[in-house]
Amino acid sequence: MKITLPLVILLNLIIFAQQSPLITNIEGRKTFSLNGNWQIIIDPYEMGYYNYRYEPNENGYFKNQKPKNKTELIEYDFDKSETLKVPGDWNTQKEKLLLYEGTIWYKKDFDYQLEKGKRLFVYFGAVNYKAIVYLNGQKLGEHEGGFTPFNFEITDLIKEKDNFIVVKVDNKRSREFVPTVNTDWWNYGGITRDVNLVEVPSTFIEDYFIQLSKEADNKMSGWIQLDGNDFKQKISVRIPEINLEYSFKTDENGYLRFLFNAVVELWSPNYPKLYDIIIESETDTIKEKIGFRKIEVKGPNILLNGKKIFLKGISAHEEAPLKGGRANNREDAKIILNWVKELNGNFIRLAHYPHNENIIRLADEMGIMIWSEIPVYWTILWNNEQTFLNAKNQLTEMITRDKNRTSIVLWSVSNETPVSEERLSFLKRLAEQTRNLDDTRLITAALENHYINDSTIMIDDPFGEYLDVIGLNEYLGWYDGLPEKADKINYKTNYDKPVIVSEFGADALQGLHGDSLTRWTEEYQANVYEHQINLMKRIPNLSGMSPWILADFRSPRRNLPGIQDHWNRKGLISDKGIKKKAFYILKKFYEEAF
Ligand code: GCB
Repeated sequence: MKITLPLVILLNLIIFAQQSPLITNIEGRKTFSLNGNWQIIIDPYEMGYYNYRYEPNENGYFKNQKPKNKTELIEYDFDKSETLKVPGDWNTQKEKLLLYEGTIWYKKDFDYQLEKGKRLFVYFGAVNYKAIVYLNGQKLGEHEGGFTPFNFEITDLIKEKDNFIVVKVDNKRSREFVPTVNTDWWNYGGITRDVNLVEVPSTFIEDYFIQLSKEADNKMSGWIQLDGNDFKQKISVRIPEINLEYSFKTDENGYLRFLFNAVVELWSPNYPKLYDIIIESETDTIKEKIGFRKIEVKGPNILLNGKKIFLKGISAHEEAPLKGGRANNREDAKIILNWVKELNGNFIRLAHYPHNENIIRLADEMGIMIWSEIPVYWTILWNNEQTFLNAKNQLTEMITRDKNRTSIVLWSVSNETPVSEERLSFLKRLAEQTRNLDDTRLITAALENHYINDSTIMIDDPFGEYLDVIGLNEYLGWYDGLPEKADKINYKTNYDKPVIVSEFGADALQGLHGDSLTRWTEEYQANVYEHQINLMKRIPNLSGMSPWILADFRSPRRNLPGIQDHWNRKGLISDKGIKKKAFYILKKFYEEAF
């Protein structure tokens, strides 16, 4: 059949929504790792997907074909191709891929014995940016967005022997994507997080939410959702350490809401207490470690467990310290969070997209509060509904994955987006979705601000009205004047809400020294930090800060030879892990100030 144009367009339509339920508690499940070496084909012209008329080819590379006889023409061979490690970005694994933006096909063979009556899903922690997944030559589905998990059910397709999974990964940037073409970070492509097969009972606990109740003290509330066909089940929730056990029944849709009494010790940075939580249905059991705390705002203050708290933080990209590339494991997370502790911090802003789950689970254990955000960054296409649905889907996947993680106290929906009517309506809808999914966390965004006279900057971005906490990025001393300019500026806001200075900073090449007004030196950066710290004391409603940034990170925007060489140098720590002078200034401030 000749494929007509509308069908081509249809095939290319991006499907954001999950086609099967997102399995959220991977750690407590029976899993089989598909990590390791995958065969790859670098395919900049998408030969494996389109024919020469640019129509989808039904015999694309996903068929993993071999010539059946000596005459057959097959122009690829996965098994003779090179390999890449999963999880991992491709850019830092092969020099020729450092700046590659396009399609790479990944293939892995595996055997799997699925227990009778069980269901099987293939789960991807993240693929940047667009993934099309095939099993044994059949398409499972697509996913768009490079920083959130997705899965497909493969119960009916899996064989005991000789399965092959193929993923078309495409990290080409595009104006309507989230993020859009213009960012200040590396566009690391590939299967950047773990891939697992996840085995579950035929009816399983698909998802649940458990938090301290907002309505009453010493109560917990939440919900549980089953997936399968045996929806009416008896469910128990247990916290063995405090001898707590309650039983409930799910309704005909496999859903239940609960509210019960529970007296627990509260989680905080000084006492990151976690409890084993066991949720058991008639067919499934899951076990997770969860802490309990309350995060609220009262006028200009942030309250943790009812007490005013100052968030002493730092921003970070998801880059592996020392070795570079995307961070993807617990060891990377440990280095990053130990640096936060060394700074005397209690807070990290995970910029500018959802980071991998390791760092969030470790922050739960170490008592570090988290700001988590989606890549609605700078100049998204505000009036494009597909762009909105994409952003909303990424937000939903972030919250779905992390809503039971104690350390997350702030959901951020955008960064430095220019004020306009269209942008306001876009962001309002994201804030609404955030509250619908989780009304126990605070909502924030890094907002716009502007001068109202030579010495006063106003924070009155209209989106502030819809937020709990105002995020403020400012670069006095770097993009705006010299370091001492910070002494002459006052900030004002018309919001009676907490303000977090979510960015300030300056570039310094570690080891480059000079006087405190010579750009790119450690002394200049230290100078900026000193003046900024004085400014912090004058920021209205200041409740926290996360200067920009913990460590130098790769960015193709940064072209100055000998200094930047494609690195943003605003790190307090170099890409080799060496601390710059400013690190110690911030550390001292956090030690003494609060
Ligand atoms: C910003 C952005 C951040 C950049 C930073 C910079 O305002 O939010 O993504 O990396 O400035 O270094 O210019």
